Amino acid sequence: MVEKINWSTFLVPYTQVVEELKVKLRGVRTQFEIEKKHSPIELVTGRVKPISSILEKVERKGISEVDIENELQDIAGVRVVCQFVEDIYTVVNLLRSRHDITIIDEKDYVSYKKDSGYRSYHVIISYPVATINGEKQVIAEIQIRTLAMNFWAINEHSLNYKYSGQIPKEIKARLKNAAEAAFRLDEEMAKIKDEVQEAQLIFRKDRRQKQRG
Ligand code: 0O2
Repeated sequence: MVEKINWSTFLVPYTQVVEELKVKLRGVRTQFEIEKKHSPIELVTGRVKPISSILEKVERKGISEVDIENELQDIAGVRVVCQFVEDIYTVVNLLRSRHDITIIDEKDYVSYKKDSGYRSYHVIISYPVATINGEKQVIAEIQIRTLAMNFWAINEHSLNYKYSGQIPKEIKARLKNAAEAAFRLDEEMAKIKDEVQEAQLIFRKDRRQKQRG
């Protein structure tokens, strides 16, 4: 069934969502900077899930072709990386207050980490895309996590790929330790958050003055 999909047509609105969300969320960061406030958003990335990964997940979850758009909620994925754990919740609240997106679901893997040690906050949204055939609501996943959580998740993802999801026991145990260490790092940084933010605002102000000459 799934072989019938014309992927280049199917993925167009997903690409559009990813590009629009990246622009909008980077715009949020710029606004905080212009107002000389700490930005809860450090960086924003995005990707459309590769066709091979879509097919693998569809197969693994037994999703039929007609259900892909509703059941596979991370074909369009945007990642927001924050400096501090508290920033994650600020970003979630910012998303909740927006009228251009509709939140469908939230998964708090920050407070409730996954067995692997994975921490991140996932917000599943519906987003209107203007297509040549009219408006289309597209589902997308926004992952929000700290720099430390991101570092861990990227490394774990690579290892999962290398071992086709069967990471050896010793490495798995080390990854769990690393996840705890990353979380402790976030906790320690939270304790000196105000100092760090103040230092960064001073640094940015000095840099602007130097740029002006
Ligand atoms: P990719 O390459 O990022 O697209 P699942 O059944 O766990 O596959 P589900 O139920 O659709 O996925 O949603 P969930 O659990 O919220 O996970 C969706 C995405 O979150 C994953 O997409 C990963 O990006 C990330 N994620 C979830 N769990 C882990 C984890 O233990 N480690 C890492 N590194 N990332 C995780 P994909 O399709 O797995 O991968």
